[in-house]
Amino acid sequence: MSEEKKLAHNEHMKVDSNYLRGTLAKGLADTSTGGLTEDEQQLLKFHGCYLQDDRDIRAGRRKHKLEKAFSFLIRVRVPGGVATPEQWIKMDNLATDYANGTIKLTTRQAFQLHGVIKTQLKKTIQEINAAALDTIAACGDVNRNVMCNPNPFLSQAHADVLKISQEISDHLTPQTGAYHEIWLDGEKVETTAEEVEPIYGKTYLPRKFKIAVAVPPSNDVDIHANDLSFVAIVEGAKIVGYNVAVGGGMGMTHGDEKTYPRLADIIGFCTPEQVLDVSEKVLLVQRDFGDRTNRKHARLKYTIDDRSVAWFLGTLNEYLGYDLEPEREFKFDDNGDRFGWVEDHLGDFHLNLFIEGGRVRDQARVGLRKIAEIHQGDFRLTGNQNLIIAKVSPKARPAIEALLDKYGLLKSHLQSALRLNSISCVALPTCGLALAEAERGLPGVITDLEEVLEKTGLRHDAITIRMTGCPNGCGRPFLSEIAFVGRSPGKYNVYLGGGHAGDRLNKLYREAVPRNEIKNLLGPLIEDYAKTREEAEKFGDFVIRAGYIAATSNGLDFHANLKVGAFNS
Ligand code: SRM
Ligand code: SF4
Repeated sequence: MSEEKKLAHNEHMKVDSNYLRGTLAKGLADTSTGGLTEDEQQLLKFHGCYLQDDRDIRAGRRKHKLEKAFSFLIRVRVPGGVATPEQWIKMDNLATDYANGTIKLTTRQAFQLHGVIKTQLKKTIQEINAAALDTIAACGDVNRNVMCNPNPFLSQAHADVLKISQEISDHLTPQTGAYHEIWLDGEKVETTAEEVEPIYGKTYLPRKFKIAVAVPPSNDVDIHANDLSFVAIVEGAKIVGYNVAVGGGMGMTHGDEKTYPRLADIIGFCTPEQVLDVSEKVLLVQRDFGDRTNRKHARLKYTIDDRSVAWFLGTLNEYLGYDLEPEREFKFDDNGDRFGWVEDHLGDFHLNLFIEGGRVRDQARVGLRKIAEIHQGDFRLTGNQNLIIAKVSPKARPAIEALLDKYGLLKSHLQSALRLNSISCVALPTCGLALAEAERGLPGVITDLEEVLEKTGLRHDAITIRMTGCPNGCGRPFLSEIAFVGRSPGKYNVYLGGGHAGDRLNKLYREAVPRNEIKNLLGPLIEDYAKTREEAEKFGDFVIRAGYIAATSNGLDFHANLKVGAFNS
């Protein structure tokens, strides 16, 4: 990047923060406001929290000249998405004691608590740590929660990817003592700069960094939305190594064509022993070459597009001191979850439950807590915001089934395949960046579309459908067959044609569609699909073949429809 360009403000903030301390402790102690300064807010993200306000009551408070109704979002890292029953109970307690009474399962297999007020933030984080979970690096310009395929019935291969995901997570967790000092009242330890952050250094990364590990044929971690992914190559029951994919990402800004979602490129193959080294070196290339002048252009996807995939691979090989091997063959079938009970090779059972929008509340929350109180196995959060009650012995299954029944949790299996394949981001009322509803909006849109599905006999056909309140892409909308991306209150850009396995970006079909017109807009397409689709043809493929939309190859032609205005009638 050009030397003359000014560094982004956050770069100075990071340097001045003395390894993520800044004035955070002082700001948190200031009870004259429920908020924090702008720099403190930025710094707080590295510690896993965001300052938010309740947007449902923002206007009313402004009218009465009141401070915004500030509270904090806490994101709890769960590397690989595996939590113990004790950890589940702890999250449940915290949801009642300090948050808004709900637990949010995120699209990156983490927990979120919303609505924690400033005076209770520290105590909540202390309790999270007491349960052997933490929040450091859940957000900020660092490596985030490492995702991994959560299906335990895949036996040894799964156990291996979970282990490697947790190792990657540990290896790339910031080392600064700031987290302990600020939240856990730890002693300040004097160390040299190199000891503090051997991998990141003072300025950490230009932007957030995301890693996922997939086990084909499931792409439930959506490798194409990650900066770096490993795709397990399984021979027999053994993982012989991993294909390496780089440069995926979703975020874009409406009207800014320099920003776009991008599919990851597969650049080679590495052995299981090389995974940690490759993770570190990919991160270092991005640390050293990523754009630190423009945060909208700072993700690895732009570093790669600015310089080329060949440049990236060459530079990575130099950093590694050896060459990645050529990629191996693999195939993804889908990026959804497989619901219901499955039995593994050891005779244990696993139940994948549908949790709409990843929001655990009301009866479902009570039921899951009761299950956690007797469950001997673990809980696995999926990248589709769902939950697996894993490792249930045949003996334990009847008691768990009775609770599932009592608390209405099994009705999740009765949903349409469209709903089971849905994701919505949080959006309103907590997300400060939301332009429209998503978590509260998508269920009703699906209900509307289900009328068409019933009529056309498509109730059990899996179509991926995602809604986000803005184009940042937290629900990975650009990888789904149907997507709604918030444009303004009650209006969505509608995208179609993503690959059913999350391997092709969708494209803009119509702009700024009012929520109430979605059924009229998509109903005829769904009917056409039911009548004229080819054998086993997926909806995303159909809309391209039938000429409703042109396919997108990668991020660079993502805005093509906008340019020609072809679909913006
Ligand atoms: Fe996200 C910012 C929620 C996954 C791309 N994301 C936000 C914030 C923190 C808003 C903010 O900055 O003020 C949202 C908090 C809302 C709230 O009230 O909870 C938010 N993101 C989420 C979650 C909770 C969505 C969900 O409903 O599950 C997901 C938490 C994941 C986790 O556990 O770590 C979440 N965010 C994602 C994903 C999906 C993924 O990683 O697989 C993406 C797209 C992939 C990518 O990064 O490219 C994503 N979030 C963003 C972006 C755009 C980044 C970009 O490169 O442009 C932002 C905005 C930003 O960073 O400036 C953002
Ligand atoms: Fe908020 Fe936008 Fe992310 Fe949805 S996609 S959670 S609205 S930042």
